[in-house]
Amino acid sequence: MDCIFCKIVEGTIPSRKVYEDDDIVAFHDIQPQAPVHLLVIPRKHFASLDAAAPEDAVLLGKMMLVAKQIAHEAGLTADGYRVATNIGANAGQIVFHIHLHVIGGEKLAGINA
Ligand code: DGP
Repeated sequence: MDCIFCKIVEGTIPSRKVYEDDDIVAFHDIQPQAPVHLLVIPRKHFASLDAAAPEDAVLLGKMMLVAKQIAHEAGLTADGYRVATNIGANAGQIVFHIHLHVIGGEKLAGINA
């Protein structure tokens, strides 16, 4: 399968990893939109949240908690950061392997701004 994030999981494409375990990998976004911009992905390939199955519930929860952990390790606090996932081309998704964006380090525009 020609998936750039699967290649990052396999290590055939380099990335600046900040976290990995048996289920999840997290790394710096190559095109940061803010001073901190990290991505959290499962090793398991599925296209987006819309393709998630009930058996992915624990994995999705772990991704959220890893997002919090790496946010804190990057110096972000409950004062303000964003965890977001795009679903589909109309939402701006360009990599079709589910991922959470962890964005912060500056005042962020409101999601409806
Ligand atoms: P999205 O629009 O939600 O599909 O975001 C995909 C993000 O992935 C985007 O912010 C840029 C990032 N990205 C794309 N290709 C690579 C890559 O090869 N390496 C890394 N580190 N990030 C990538």
